[in-house]
Amino acid sequence: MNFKLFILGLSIVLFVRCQPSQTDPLTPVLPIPDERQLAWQGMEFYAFAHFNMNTFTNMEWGLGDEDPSMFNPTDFDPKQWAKVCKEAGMKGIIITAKHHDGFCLWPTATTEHSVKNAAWKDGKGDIIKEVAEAFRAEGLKFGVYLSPWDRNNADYGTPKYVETFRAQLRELLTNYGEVFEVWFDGANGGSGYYGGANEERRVDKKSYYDWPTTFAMIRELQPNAVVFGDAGPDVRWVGNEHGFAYESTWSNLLRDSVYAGMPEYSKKYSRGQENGTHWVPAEADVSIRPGWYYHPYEDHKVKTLPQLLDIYYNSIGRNSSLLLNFPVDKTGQIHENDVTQLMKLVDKVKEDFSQKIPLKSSNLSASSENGDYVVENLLSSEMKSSWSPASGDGPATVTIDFDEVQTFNRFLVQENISLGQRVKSFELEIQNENGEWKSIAKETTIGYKRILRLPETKTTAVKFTIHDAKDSPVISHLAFYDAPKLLLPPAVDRDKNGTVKLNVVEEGVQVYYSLDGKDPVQSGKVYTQEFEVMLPTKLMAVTKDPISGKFSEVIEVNLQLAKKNWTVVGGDENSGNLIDEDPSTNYISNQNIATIDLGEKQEVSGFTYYPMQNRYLSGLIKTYVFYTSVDGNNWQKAAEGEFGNIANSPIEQRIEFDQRSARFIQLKAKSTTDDQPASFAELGVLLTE
Ligand code: FUL
Repeated sequence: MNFKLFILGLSIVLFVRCQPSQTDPLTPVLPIPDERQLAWQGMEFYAFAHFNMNTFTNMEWGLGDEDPSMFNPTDFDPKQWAKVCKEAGMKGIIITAKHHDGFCLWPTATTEHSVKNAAWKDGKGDIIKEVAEAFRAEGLKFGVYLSPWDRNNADYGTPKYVETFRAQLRELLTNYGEVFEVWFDGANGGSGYYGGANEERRVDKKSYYDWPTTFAMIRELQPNAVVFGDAGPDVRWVGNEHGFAYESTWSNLLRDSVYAGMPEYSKKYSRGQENGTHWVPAEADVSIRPGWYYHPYEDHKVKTLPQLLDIYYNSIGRNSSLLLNFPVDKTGQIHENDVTQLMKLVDKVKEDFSQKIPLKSSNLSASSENGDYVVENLLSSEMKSSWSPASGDGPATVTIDFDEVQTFNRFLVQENISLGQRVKSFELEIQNENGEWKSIAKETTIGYKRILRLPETKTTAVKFTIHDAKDSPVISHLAFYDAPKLLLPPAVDRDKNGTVKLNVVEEGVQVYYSLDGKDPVQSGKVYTQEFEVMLPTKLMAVTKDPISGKFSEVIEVNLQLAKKNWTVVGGDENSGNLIDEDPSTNYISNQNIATIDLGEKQEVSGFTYYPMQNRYLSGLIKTYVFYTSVDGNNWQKAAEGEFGNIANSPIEQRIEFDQRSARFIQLKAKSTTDDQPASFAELGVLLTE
């Protein structure tokens, strides 16, 4: 071949290939994810374990002055953690190798504040090693949380500490095999023990840690690990601890404007930005309980299935990963209540996506196609197989013509993010019998994955329109599912006046109930509106899906005397909280006493005390005396005793005594769990049947 011609040909090819074209979907829209971010994105769902000194001191943030010997799990079993995670389809775990109190879960050379000096295994144990091995054995990944803040270390606040911090990280990233994520908390600086100084130490969060040097070290030691922080560099905080990403969630971030722990982060940056300069996708971190660490008094507060489902759809369904935390308990295992709730979530998610509306290429047509980016590529969930329209011919649409009428309530769509996040707004329409299109959803971003929970929708055709995008959209997958209804028994809500509401989480289900102790379905009472129950009554209720004919479990609630005519005697402006039937509001009595006028004489044979349900508890009554009176002047003692284990298990307490006539009742706290004034969420009476 003529050499000149060859060079000319080559330069034309090079010229064409190097020219960024607006129409060629192969041209990435920057920023784009790197390989490690793409691998991480595919994990979607993985575990967080908060297990450290706080587990044994019942704290959320230890001060750093704890005696290391206190770390002593009685039955540490990371194989149980790994089995649970594996069964749940989680892809790995991140463990709190060191939390703010500075206690290290591995025998580090950098401090004495570690498992080396724990009672556990006579100081010969290594939690990190055992967890890493247990997860690897199940084919799961392993990651580390290392708190930059160290309330134990005497050098915290000086450059020397930053060296120590880095040495700790080096140990973790060198001695325990492959690490998939390194997690840096934005919380740092404040009061602490600091080697005995017991003082407040603030650092300049922007400059103190010299993050670029640390990041370079991570790249050198663990090139495949993503680094999490408010400012990434690889994965960013979602900006809240509820596990919720946003309806508009960009993986692009104005990264250079952000630093870890900045006060305005959540409001200004956590959603990402359309014009973000770097690819830093969101990770939603949330605990399965109110606290990050284990507290026995939260055993009854594990998140409910509807709460967990909201978390799932609002994180994984909104272009974020989900990092779900287990506060590992004092035995060293994931508590059975947490496992039960986790598996409920996992089973329901499986069920939600088990009925996929069948699609084949003849069901799909697009406004246009660009080269190989043909519309049938949408059928495969492989990211690289995508559809993209030829540009310049109006909004890009895909019409899905089902072969017959279909019913669905979930829509799943994914962008081929390897070419950048592009879609700014999209819409779903369905076709009615007259061939007209009706809009059922108008949304903004898609990103790696977007899932819409829709009302039950019946149609023969759907139109998916992308109204606005940063460049030609590149969609890798779409699918429709018909998720069975969430069949939970109704939540019973009864107010002070005795009005009962039976609330369900899903629309379109039926509720049956009975007030005579008989099976609610047999009783045939269908709930249509609120009703009144004034006297002690056994309420039974059940939910039915009219489509499948399936029932939920039956719920049974023993309603007590309605508090309609009750008044609080003495007390203050908050004493109404005592009898408002709302356990989330409290009455605090400096006199450690609550007195109630029942409005008329009743035959009383017991009382109920509902303790405070706040995140941080105070004034729970430990020992008590309960009095009754007919006239409000002469009081008789009806019961006296202790609410055993109330600090650990603050659930409603029920005390029975010999029947007596009473118009007035009084609960007196002889002592409280923390010597603070007595707190009451609710007080009630049990009547003789
Ligand atoms: C926060 C910490 O302060 C909490 O204790 C917990 O570790 C959570 C994941 O991050 O910033």
